[in-house]
Amino acid sequence: MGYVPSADLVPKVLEGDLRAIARLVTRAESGVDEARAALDDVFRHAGRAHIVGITGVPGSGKSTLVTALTAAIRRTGRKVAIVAIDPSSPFSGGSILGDRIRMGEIAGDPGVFVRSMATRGALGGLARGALEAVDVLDAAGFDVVIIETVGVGQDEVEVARAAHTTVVVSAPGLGDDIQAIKAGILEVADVHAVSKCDRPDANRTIADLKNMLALSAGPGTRYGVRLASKAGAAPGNDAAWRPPVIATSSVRGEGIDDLLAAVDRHFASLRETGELDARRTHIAERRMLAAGEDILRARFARHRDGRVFTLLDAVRTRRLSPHAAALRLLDELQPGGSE
Ligand SMILES: Nc1nc2c(ncn2[C@@H]2O[C@H](COP(=O)(O)OP(=O)(O)O)[C@@H](O)[C@H]2O)c(=O)[nH]1
Ligand SMILES: [Mg+2]
Repeated sequence: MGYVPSADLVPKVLEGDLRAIARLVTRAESGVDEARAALDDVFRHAGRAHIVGITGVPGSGKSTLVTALTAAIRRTGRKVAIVAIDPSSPFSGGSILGDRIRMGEIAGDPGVFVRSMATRGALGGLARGALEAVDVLDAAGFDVVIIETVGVGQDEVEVARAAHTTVVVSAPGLGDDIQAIKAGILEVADVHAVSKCDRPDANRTIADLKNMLALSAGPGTRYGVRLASKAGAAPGNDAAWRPPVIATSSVRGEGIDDLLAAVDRHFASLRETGELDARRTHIAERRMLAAGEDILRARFARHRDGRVFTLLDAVRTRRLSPHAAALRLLDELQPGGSE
C-alpha cells in the first residue's frame, strides 16, 4: 500500500479510523515534515479529551496500573488511548503480571489504542512528538488519553506537565524514601497512587507519603514547594483540591476504581472551579515556547553552512557576543520557511 498523504488521513482520523490514527501518530512521533499541516489541522479539532499523566520511577508499577485503569475506564464506556514513554515499557501485547493482568484484557479492543514511544533524537524532540500524538488521539475521539512517563528527564517532565490530571505512582520495595521526592515529581501530583499494596511493606510507604504531605503542606506551598505556576508546578490546583493518596494493587484489582474516581473528581474540580482554563493556558504557553525553540533549532541546523557559520566564527573569535549573534540570527532567519 502506497503512502497516503497526511492531509487525506485527517478526515479518517476524525472518524476514528484506527489505521489512519496509527499512521498519523507515527508521523507525529517522528516529526515528518509532510505531516505538519495535517497535525496543525488536527490540533484545532482536539481539546475534548481528558489527558491523564501517570508518572513515577521505573518499576513503580505504572504500566501495570495503566492497564488496570484502562480496563476500569472502558467499563464506564469511555474510549482510552495510551501513550507510553518508557524504553522498558512492556506494552507489547504480552502478559505483564502473569495470569491476573494481561494486556489481552484490553488488547484487541477497538476502544483502546496503545503506542509506546522509546525513541529519542527525532527532530523536534520527544516531547513535541508525544504531545502531537496526543492531539491526534484527542481529535480522534478518545475520551481519555493516558500518558505514561518515567518521571525523570526534561522531555518526560515536559510531557507530564501537559496533562490535565497527573497521577504520581509510588511503590514499596524501591528504597526507604518516597522515590517521587528524589525524582522531583512530587509537586506535580494531582493524585497520589501507592501501588503494590498487596505487599506487606506497602503500609509503610503509604504512611511515609501521608506524613510527608501533612508535614510540608502549608499556605502558599505544596509539600514545601512554593506554588509558582510559571515555574511549572501543577497550576490550576487551588485550595479546593487536596491531592488524595490512593492505595492500589493491580495484582488484586484493589483501589483501581478508587483511583479512577479520584482522577474523574479532579477533572470535575478543574472544570467547576474554572481552573481548567488556567491549566490550558499554562499548557498552551509551554507548548508554544517549545515549538518556538524547535523552529529556531531547525533553522539553525538548516543554515549551518551559510550565515550561521559566519556568526559562529564571530562568536568564536569574540567579535560578537552569543547574545548579539543570536539577535542577528533571528533577524536574518525571520522570513524563512513555515516549519
Ligand atoms: N506485587 C505487585 N507487583 C506489581 C504490581 N504492579 C506491578 N507490579 C510489578 O512491578 C514491576 C514493575 O511493573 P511495571 O508496571 O512494569 O512498572 P513501570 O516500570 O513503572 O511501568 C513488575 O515486575 C510488576 O509485575 C502490584 O500491584 N503488586
Ligand atoms: Mg512502564
